[in-house]
Amino acid sequence: AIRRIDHVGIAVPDLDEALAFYRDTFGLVAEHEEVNEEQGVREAMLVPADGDPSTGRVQLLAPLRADSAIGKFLDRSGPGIQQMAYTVDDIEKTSEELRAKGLRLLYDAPRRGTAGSRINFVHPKDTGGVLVELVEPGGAH
Ligand code: MC0
Repeated sequence: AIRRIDHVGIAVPDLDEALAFYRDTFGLVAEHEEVNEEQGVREAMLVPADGDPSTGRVQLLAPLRADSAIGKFLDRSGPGIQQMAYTVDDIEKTSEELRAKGLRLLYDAPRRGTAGSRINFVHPKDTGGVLVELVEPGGAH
């Protein structure tokens, strides 16, 4: 089952520039930064500097390569919201439930996501145009 909004992912061309913009404009700061080679991204998870730490996060996603998911998204759509991510308790179970409803999951088995999480995605053509990410948090989240 889906428990809460985990994060909203935003594609950006330059992570350092975006981090400075979010900090100076909205007071959102990185609680975690990571390079994920498999996903082709450098990413940062942002939380309000003085806010509720249990809040849904903003994830900034910058491409490592032009042919990555984020590289292609930036080419096609420009910077902006790329994904909506939900926290789940059991990613295999939720994936199976969604497959049973006829939705296409992008991976047969979960892959490695931010901070030791396990992730999968639902194809945006099966969700009314939103790339949905399922996140089973790792210990560090
Ligand atoms: C593509 N489409 C989207 C979309 N990306 N619609 C909404 N949101 C998106 N993000 C649309 C296109 O406009 C096109 O529509 C149709 O989907 C098929 O496009 P495509 O040519 O197949 O597009 P591709 O090759 O860019 O692939 C899209 C796909 C890809 C979603 C399969 O981006 C993917 O595998 N994403 C999952 C991995 C990912 O996003 N990694 C980066 C975040 P029309 O109408 O023109 O046919 S990594 C991450 O998030 C990790 C670190 C974490 O959180 O822990």
